[in-house]
Amino acid sequence: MKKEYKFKKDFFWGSAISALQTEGAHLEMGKGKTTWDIWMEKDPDRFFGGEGNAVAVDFINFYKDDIKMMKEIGHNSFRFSIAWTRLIPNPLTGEINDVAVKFYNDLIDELLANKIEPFVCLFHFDMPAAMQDLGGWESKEVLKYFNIYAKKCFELFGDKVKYWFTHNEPIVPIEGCYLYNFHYPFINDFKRGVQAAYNTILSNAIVIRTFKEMKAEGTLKNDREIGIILSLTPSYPRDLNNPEDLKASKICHDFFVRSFLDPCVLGEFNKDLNKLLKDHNLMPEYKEEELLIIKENTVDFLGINYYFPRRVKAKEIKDEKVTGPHSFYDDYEMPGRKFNQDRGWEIFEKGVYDILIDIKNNYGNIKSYISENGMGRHGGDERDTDENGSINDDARIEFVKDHLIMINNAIEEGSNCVGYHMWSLMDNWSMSNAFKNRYGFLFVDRENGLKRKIKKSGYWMAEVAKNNKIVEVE
Ligand code: BGP
Repeated sequence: MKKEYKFKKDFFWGSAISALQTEGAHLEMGKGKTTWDIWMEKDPDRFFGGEGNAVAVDFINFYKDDIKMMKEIGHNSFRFSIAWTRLIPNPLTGEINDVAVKFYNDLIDELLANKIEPFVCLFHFDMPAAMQDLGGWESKEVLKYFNIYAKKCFELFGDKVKYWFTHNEPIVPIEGCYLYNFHYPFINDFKRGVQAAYNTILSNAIVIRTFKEMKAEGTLKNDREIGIILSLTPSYPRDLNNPEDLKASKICHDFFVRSFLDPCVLGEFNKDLNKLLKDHNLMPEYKEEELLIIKENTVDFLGINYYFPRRVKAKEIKDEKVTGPHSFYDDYEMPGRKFNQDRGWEIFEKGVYDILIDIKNNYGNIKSYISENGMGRHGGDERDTDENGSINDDARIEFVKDHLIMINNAIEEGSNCVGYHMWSLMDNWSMSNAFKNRYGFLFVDRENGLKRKIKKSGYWMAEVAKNNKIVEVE
């Protein structure tokens, strides 16, 4: 039996990368330091294999070849991020790095010449060191500099770039820096994390206000759109009939999904989460006028990163002190779950359907696209290489196909999801795992001058994109 899942003619097919993970030349060509450079100097062993991102996958030199391959695998769109400290090496002085302007202009031109729509993100985890010295997202001062940087990007590239994103997964630096100790500078303080999260949400609204003002005064074309990329990890209770599990799961969902989604899309903070924060004396400092900015400047377009669900059960041993979201729930390991051992993440394709239906029902069915989804395989692609050198990454194909079918189901039920970008175009450097896991449609041969090679998943994606459909043979 053959089953077909069709997508709309103008569906966005593509992939995503970030500057920090791919560009290389990390302190060359005038680039200023980020917190990652500081961390690597202090503690290189913290990175898998002691490998930093000095060269990453040298996208800065390979981008033309990479774009050729994007074309070959059917991309009509592609997300990258601008590195704040490449464009403005020292945000305190605001001086623009002309080399960076040229690079990003060339990159955008090359994409457009190949009919690949650029999606540009302003912030993908790469905090300038000078901004961290001011307090990073905890400091409202940093918001001013972020707005200056964003405005500069709109002025420089807004003529050519239609789709903009303020942040990629803004909850991750909060988790990393303030809750779970996996991003420098390891502040580990829940209350300060809440403040940083609030400020990040405010920064999104301030930049959107600037974007709108520029459109109103005619310095930015009217059809330009701006959004945010959120990692939405839905929570599922261990036992649907256990009220304590349900309660724990709802709190977890409020923390990891509603926290950013509500203010960025609806313009208001989630009431239950607010109450919980108030009850535990965790509310951030805020002003009424800031709440108004958040209310009036919501996103046009939502990027959804989805990798895994959260399985939750009621807390078994109560924490004496509230130290983070985990003071309200325990993680639950579901027996029989599908699991990607290499990355340590559960695979649950229905999660993406659930998110899209949630967005449809509770967030005005705002226009969205899947901005990241993918499968990290540890050395996986060498494992998949056959005697002719072809990389048969069937596990990745299955992963993407299963998620696309769920996305298709949601669209059939009315979801306004307009595209799918896989993480990632090519294997790259990861903040958590350096080069441990491979994610790409393109294999990057690190033993052989970083040469790229299209994997089977890339050829498979080319067919899907060309025909706008998935064909499943049962
Ligand atoms: C997302 C990030 C990406 C990317 C991806 C894979 O959270 O936006 O930058 O790294 O996850 O995760 P990891 O690199 O941790 O395996």
